[in-house]
Amino acid sequence: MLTNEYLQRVYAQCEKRNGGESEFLQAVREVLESLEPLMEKHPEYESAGLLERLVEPERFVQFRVPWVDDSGKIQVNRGYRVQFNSAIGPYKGGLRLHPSVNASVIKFLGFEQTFKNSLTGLPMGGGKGGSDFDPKGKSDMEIMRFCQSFMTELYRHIGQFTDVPAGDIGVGAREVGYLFGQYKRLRNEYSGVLTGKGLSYGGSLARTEATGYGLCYFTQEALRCMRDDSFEGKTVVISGSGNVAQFACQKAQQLGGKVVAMSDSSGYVYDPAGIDLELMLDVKGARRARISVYAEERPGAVYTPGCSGIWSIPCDIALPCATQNEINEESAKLLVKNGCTVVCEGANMPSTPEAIEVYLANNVLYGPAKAANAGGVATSGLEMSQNSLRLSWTFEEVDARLQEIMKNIFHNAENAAKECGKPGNLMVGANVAGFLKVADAMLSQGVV
Ligand code: NDP
Ligand code: 2IT
Repeated sequence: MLTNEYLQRVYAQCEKRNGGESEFLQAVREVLESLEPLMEKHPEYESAGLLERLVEPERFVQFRVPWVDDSGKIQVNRGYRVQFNSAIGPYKGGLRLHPSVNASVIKFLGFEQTFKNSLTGLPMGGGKGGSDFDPKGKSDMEIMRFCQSFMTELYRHIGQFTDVPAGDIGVGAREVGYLFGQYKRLRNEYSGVLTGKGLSYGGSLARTEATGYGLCYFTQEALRCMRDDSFEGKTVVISGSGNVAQFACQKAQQLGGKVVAMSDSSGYVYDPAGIDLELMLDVKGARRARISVYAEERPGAVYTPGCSGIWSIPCDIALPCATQNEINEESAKLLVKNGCTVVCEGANMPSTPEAIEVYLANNVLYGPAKAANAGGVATSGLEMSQNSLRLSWTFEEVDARLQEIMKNIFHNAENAAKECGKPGNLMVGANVAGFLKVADAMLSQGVV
């Protein structure tokens, strides 16, 4: 509920301007609601028009992406880049390739990224991009031709000091490689314009693992400080089986958890003996196959079509790592009923507002995406640092910095929640802590 008159006005205007963009409005509403406790103390936000500016992207580009498929047919996709906020650094955020991508999805992701990047403590603004291109079933050459066409427009908007894209759904090492090659060719310049690069051309060790590992480091610290507990002996359910899910699974297992289920967009596998990660990496990584193949090749594992059923599996810890709004009110209630006490988000905005209410009403330890999945972009920030220094740090060095950053994010969110009179509410804490730094920078820089 928005009760503050200024916040209500900002939201109403945003709703009017972005009618029908449900994901974007959902993300804005959550942040504005979290800012309620700040409003009385900070009349300067209203006089500086700060929140009106915060919810309006600095720049939004949409472009045609024509490419030729293997049969010689011309295909046309739609490309996007939103440069949401550059108050604290160059725009930074991933590129998503998925048929569900539209302006609303890109804007919600760019808006969230602004606060997430602020929470990392590194100097990065918020941005996001992508296309409704579906990489599934495409040949490597089709992926390359798409990426080259996409970059042929995107290159004029980005740069190492302007906007630094990276991966997200459907964009991993292969795609970043093709994008980087085309940028270098068009600009005749070798710079750290993308992160998530291969190790042979400027990538950082541990970037591949960073989001999933960071999610577990955050969860581990939250468990330790708020519950005097750990992953040891816990049953864990992880949705998705892509980059974030794979390395969340690996770290959760290393920390003593038992991961019993994972999913893809077709269905989920339940493996009571604990996920065999080597097989999962082979099926979903190397072979780019469907997750059902895992159950075919793993004795005792069961495949069920449809993805939301994964939340009916009893667990102590749920780590949603697939996509937005994948846990609704019903799934959240089921999780709680079956004994789940921890939900930490690897995906961006995987819980609907109604699901979050269920967590808060049932004393679930809820780690919101902006805080819990910030390890990926934080390590992208470390990749940018290494590129600027023209040095590469060891895996151990990057991993140690990542652990430190995730612990700091947890403590900053926890402290901010306390200071706002909402102790234990990490959603409010993350939104407020992320916001304060951006707001301070925006106030200092005048009306821009
Ligand atoms: P990947 O493309 O590597 O994997 C995505 C996974 O989620 C796949 O298993 C995919 O299934 C599943 N999935 C995608 N869309 C849907 C959908 N609409 N319904 C059900 N399942 C779906 O992406 P990432 O692992 O990189 O990203 C996962 C989430 O984590 C996203 O929300 C992303 O924004 C977020 N994130 C990623 C970061 C990163 O560094 N990569 C950093 C921070 C957050 P299938 O195989 O069938 O396509
Ligand atoms: O949502 C995210 O934080 C990402 N997809 C990672 C962005 C990045 O720039 O590494």
